[in-house]
Amino acid sequence: MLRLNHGNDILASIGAITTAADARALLEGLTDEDNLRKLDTITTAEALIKIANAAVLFQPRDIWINDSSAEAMAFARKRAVEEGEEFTMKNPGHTCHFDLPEDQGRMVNQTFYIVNDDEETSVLAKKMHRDEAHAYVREVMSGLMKGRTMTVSFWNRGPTGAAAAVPAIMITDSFYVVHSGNILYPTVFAAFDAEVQRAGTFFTNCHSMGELSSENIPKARIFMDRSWFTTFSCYCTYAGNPLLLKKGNHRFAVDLCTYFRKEDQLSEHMFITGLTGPGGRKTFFAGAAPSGCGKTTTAMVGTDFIGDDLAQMWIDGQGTIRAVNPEIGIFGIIEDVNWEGDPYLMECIEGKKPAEIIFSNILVDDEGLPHWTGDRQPDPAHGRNYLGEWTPDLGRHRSHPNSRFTLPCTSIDNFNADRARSAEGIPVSVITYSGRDADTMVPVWVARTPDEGVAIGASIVSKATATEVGATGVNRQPWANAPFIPGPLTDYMQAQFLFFNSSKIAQKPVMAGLNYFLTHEARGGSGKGLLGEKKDVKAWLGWLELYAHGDVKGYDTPIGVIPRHEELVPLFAAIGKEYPRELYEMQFALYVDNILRRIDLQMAAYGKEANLPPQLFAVYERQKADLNALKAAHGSVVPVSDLA
Ligand code: SPV
Ligand code: MN
Repeated sequence: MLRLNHGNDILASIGAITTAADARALLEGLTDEDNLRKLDTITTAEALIKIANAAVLFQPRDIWINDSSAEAMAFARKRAVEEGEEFTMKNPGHTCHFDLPEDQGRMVNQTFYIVNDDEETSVLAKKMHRDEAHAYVREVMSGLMKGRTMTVSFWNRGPTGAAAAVPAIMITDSFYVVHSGNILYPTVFAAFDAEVQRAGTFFTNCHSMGELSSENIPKARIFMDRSWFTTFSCYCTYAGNPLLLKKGNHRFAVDLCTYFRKEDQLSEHMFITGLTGPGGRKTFFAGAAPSGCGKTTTAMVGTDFIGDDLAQMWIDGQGTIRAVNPEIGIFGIIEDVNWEGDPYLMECIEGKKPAEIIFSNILVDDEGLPHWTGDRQPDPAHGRNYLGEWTPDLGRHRSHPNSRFTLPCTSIDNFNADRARSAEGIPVSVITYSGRDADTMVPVWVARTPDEGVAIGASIVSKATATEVGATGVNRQPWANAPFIPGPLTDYMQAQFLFFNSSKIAQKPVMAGLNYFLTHEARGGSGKGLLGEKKDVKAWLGWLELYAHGDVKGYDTPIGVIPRHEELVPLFAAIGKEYPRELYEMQFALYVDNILRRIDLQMAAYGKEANLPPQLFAVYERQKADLNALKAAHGSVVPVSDLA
C-alpha cells in the first residue's frame, strides 16, 4: 500500500518555506513585474510553496513563468535556440536538438523511486531510501541553476475538466524541455487552481541540466517521490528523462489508479485511435505496445487519431469506458518512418505541411534537412548528428535508433481535435495488446472473457528496443506498462481484474492481442523476414472493428477467437492487397508447442511473485488443458482448417 504525504518532503525540507506569504516574498525577489503578475494567477498555496522551495534548491538568477500564451511559446523556442539547445533547420518551424551520446533513452539504471522504510516497489525498478535521495538532492542538485533562469510551466495531463486529468508543474532550466512540453501538453495556466480542486492533487517536476557533459553523466539521476508526487531530475536532457510529465507522472497516475481509484480508473501505456466502420460509425481503440514496437504506426492507421503513447481511462455514469490522452503532441521514434507506412507523419517531417517540429538525435545535412535510418532516401554527402560530423564513409549510423520527432497532434491530418480535446473523453470499445514475437502468437486474437483479456495484457513479450539505455534480449512486457508500474505488479494486476470485471461497465470491451512480427522462417514460409507489412495493421484493426459490432464471428480456439479467412479477404482488398489462403494459414495456424512454452515461461515468472490474483493462473491452466487436448487430436501445428 502506498501512503501519500508520508515521510520527509524533500523539497520542503531543503527549501524550508512553509507559507504562501513566505513563498511569495521569496519569488518576488527573483521575478520581474511581468512574471510576478503572471504568477498572481496561481493561488494554490501548496503550488507556490513548491515553486519557492525549488527556487531555494536550485538558486537561479531569475524566474520565468510560462503562461503558454502565443508569446510565451515563441519565447521558449527562441531561447532554446539562443542557448544552443536547439538549432533551426531549413523548413520553417523545424529545429533539432542533440542529447549527449550517453543520454539517448530513459536512463533506467539512474532512475529511482524514493521509498520510505516500510514501502514495497516493483521488483523491476530501482529504489532508493528517502534519506539517501534527500542527501543526493541536497548535495548534487543545490545551486545547479546559479546564473541561469528557472522556468515554471503549468500543464495538464489531459483536457481540462476530464475525470482522469491531473494538472502538473514543470520546473526546469532547459528551454528545450519547455519547448517540448508546450508541444506535448495542454496548458492549464489559467485553470490551474480549479483543476487542482477538481483532481484533488497535482504533480510537481523539478529538473536542472547542470553542466552538461559526458563526464557529468554518472551524476545524472531521475528520482520519483511517490509519497509527494514530486520528481527530481538532473544532468540529462533526453526528453524521457527531464520532461517528467511524460513517464514520471504516468507512474504517479498508475499509483493513483492502483491504490486510490481502484475499479474506476486505469492509467495505461496505450495509443488511442478511432476507425470508421460500415455506415460511417466510429469505433475507438486503446492499445498497449512496448516502446519501439509500432505503437505510433498503429495509432496512425486510424481515421480518427487521438494519441500515440498514454491513455487515462475511466468508467462513466452510463457504464461506458472512456479515455483521454494526457498529451496533445507526439514524441515519436523516427527510425523507419517512411512514406509507405506513415504518410501523415511524413508530410509534416518533410516540410510538405507547415508544422512545428523538434527533431532529436537525427542527421541534419548542410542544407538543414533531416535524415534518419530507414528513411529510404540516399545518403547526404555531409552533415552532423548527435555524435558530431557525419559523412557516409565515417561508418556511423545516421541517427540513433531512439532518435525522435516532437510534433503537435494538430499538424497530423487524421487527428480528431474536437474529440481529443473534449473533457468527456473517448468511448473505447476495443482494447489491444501488442507484442513483438517472431514465432508464437497469431496476428490477432480476441479474449472471450475479461479475465482472458487481462491475461493477454499480462503476457506481452517483446524484443528489446533502444528506448531504454542498455536493454537487450527478449523481455516480458506486462501491459507494455511494467517499466512504469511503481508498486508490486500484483497490485496493478488486481486493479486490472477489478476494472475489466466491474459491474459498472455496461458493455464489456473487446480485448485482443496483436502481433505484427511473425516471420517466414518461423512459420514455414518460403520467403525471408516478416510475413506482413506495416499496412496490414489496417486489416487487423478493421477486423476487430467488425468484431466489436458483431459483424464477423471468427473461430473459437483455445487462445481465443481468431478471424476466418473469408472475413479478412475484403479487409485486405480495401488496402489493395490479395490475401491468399496459404498466407492466412501461415499466420493463423496454431503452433501449439510454442504457445505452451510461452505459457510455461509466463507461469514460471509469475509464480515467483507473491499473492498474484488466482484468475491469471486459472486462465493459463485452462488454455494449457485445451491446447494439450488440441495437440492430442491434431498434432503440434494445427492448421486453421482443423479448427473450423
Ligand atoms: C517510451 O519509451 O515509451 C516513450 C518515450 O514513449 S519516453 O519518453 O522515453 O518514455
Ligand atoms: Mn511510451
